[in-house]
Amino acid sequence: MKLRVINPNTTASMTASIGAAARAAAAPGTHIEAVQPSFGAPSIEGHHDDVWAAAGVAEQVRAGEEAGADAHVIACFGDPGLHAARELASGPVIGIAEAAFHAATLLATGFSVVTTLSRTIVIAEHLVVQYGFERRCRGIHGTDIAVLELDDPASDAYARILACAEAALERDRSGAIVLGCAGMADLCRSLQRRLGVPVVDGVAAAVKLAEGLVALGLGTSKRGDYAAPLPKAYAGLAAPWSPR
Ligand code: 5HY
Repeated sequence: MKLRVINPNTTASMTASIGAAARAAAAPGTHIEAVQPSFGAPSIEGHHDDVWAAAGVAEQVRAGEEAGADAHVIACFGDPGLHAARELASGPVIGIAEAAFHAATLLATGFSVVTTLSRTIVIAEHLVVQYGFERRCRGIHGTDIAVLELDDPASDAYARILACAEAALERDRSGAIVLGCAGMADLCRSLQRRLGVPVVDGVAAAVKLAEGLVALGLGTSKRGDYAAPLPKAYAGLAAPWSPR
């Protein structure tokens, strides 16, 4: 199957590392295409970044549909543009936050999220409520590590994420950790060994969920709010993305 993994920010090195994490999780028959929008923010760290990232996701899902993608993954912890993407797509569209939440609830009665800047905690809180996990998410904790700092080998990000996760497990009495950024994917296995609890990376979880749904012959419902967008002429810079 062809799986289009979208990094909604415009940092090519992060797209490459997300693609590597997706390929490491993918089954032999899954072809991963790691892409990013042609416009938008180099990192998504707040509501304004998120709005442009959502438009970029829509651009990339439209391209994926034209290229025959069987499914899409939105590889940013805010799941930007998820519902719009599902209007455009025929196959499954999986956000890494939603995927990670589902995986964590199958492994522990309560999970904690360790994310980047504290200002993005509220975005994860909104998703926990929107997806119905408020009884299972015991806490969401910021490390105040900038997203692009995760790409910096000289950064002490790993130590800070480990310390935050240890404190979260104690404070929240949770049994699993969800990594709150696509850029943390490569730290997952090491953190799991150190912490002794399941550590869920949303990129890998989303890849496996997408594979499973496609294998079951399941795609996005086209009835109701996920039906294709109504055809209309958009104005200005949105004109090229007018629903046809
Ligand atoms: C992400 N931002 O996964 C989120 C992390 C966050 O550019 N990729 C980003 O802090 O929400």
